[in-house]
Amino acid sequence: MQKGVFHNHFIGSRENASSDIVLLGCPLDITSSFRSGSKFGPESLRRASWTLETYSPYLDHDLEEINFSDTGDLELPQGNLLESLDIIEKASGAIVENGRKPFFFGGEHLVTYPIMKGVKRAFPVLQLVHFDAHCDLRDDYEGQKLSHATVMKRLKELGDITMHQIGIRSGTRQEFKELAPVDSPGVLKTRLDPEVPVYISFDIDVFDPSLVSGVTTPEPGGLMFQEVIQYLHVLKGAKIIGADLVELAPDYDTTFVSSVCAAKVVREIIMLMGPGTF
Ligand SMILES: [Mn+2]
Repeated sequence: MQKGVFHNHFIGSRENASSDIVLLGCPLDITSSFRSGSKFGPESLRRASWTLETYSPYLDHDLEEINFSDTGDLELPQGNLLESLDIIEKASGAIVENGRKPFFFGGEHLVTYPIMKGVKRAFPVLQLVHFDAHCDLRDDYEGQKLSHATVMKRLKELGDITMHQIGIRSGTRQEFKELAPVDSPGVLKTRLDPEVPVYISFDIDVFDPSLVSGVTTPEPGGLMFQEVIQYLHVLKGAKIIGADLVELAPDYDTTFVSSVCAAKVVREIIMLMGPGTF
């Protein structure tokens, strides 16, 4: 690769139509309640990946050993929510029906709903490992059934999804009643069923805002990087069939650290998804 040239794809990715893992940007940014900006997440995350090594000392694995491609961003009709969700579901379904694993970069958290609808075409019974500051279990948000704040409720309604929710520290009393909280890596280990396929939805606001401020809804009291790594270690050997990283809004963090954290989490999850990794 040419020195000094910015490569607009994730570090270590290859152009390969038969890759095992497909990265896909999904810049949906319509239902944000506080502030928007997550549509700029995918581009910033890819740029930040070039500050990292392809080798992970946490997992003793190298991106160069994994066959994954980055197919750029989905073209979404901004402002047209239902058509956008339909495009995302079709893209996700097509990837899993080809026997490949999708890794979507949001965009707002609502994208997880159509992604998992698509994934369920090939994997009807799933476990969802959900990293987030927020429950996202409202039945509606200011009258809207389809919102970043209702996404986990909509997913529950799809059925056959066992939830493991990590880092949650914000929601209504009713939402907390419905939560499936995991408050330590040890608890995650006992709850995970090794036989059931796993989907990971990683809302970057699970991190403490002192580390990651580039999010649409910052919530104090979050996880630090090493804690997230401990949770990810528990997922070694799990049957991970898809993932997303959402809610990165890079313009709120002039230090760029939020994007680097996001890229580093993506690197680790790609390694966990890679075939025959552990
Ligand atoms: Mn959140």
